[in-house]
Amino acid sequence: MTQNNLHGGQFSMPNEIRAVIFDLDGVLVDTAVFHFQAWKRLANSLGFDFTRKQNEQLKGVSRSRSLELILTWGNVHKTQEEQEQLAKQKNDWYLALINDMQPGDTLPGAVEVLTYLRANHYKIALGSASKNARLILKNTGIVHFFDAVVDGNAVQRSKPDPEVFLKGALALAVPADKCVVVEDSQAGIDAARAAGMQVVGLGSIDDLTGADYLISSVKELLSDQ
Ligand code: B16
Ligand code: MG
Repeated sequence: MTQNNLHGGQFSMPNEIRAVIFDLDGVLVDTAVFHFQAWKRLANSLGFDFTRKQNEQLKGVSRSRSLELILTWGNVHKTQEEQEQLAKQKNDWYLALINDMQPGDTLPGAVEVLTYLRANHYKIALGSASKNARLILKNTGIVHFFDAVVDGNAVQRSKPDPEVFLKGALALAVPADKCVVVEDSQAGIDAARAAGMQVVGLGSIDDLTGADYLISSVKELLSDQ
């Protein structure tokens, strides 16, 4: 593969791009299913339930904001202190699920794309809302691909604020207009645009707006997939 064949579907890597900033959940790994299980268990413990469709609204959204949304759906009111306890309980259940993740538990094409980018001297960063991102990268055996990891512990403001991606570009020492972000959530696409970066949206045109390119799987970043 050569530098210029990183394309496929509707995507072709623009020549000026020097760095790729990846979202984690929904792009490189499918942890959404574990988030859903843990949040559902929490909601059930409080006496209500929510749907998969509602769960879609939690994509790319921070843990505390996710809890606020879920409590609203259940019409349940909790003090700040109780909310912190509930968020911790959910995270404990979530951690028990991701602790079992291993090398290979990545989305199709993720390792091949990361391998290709490294071999072709692109800088690579992670830009994730998750405070558990490093553990997931380590468990799935892909942490060594990243020049920088910016996660939920490193930012003050959640997506759609551009902070996570601007910090990623800064850590890579690459200007924003030479970075492309790969994102599956609308909040993340909005954040990337607000950062002045190009953005590849992973998902359907019915759910995502504002991306420069749309693909349905990260493997479409490689032309021969
Ligand atoms: P944690 P991403 C996001 O990951 C998830 O999409 C979102 O559902 C989750 O609430 C958020 O991370 C925080 O995760 O509870 O592990 O800190 O898509 O930004 O990689
Ligand atoms: Mg995501």
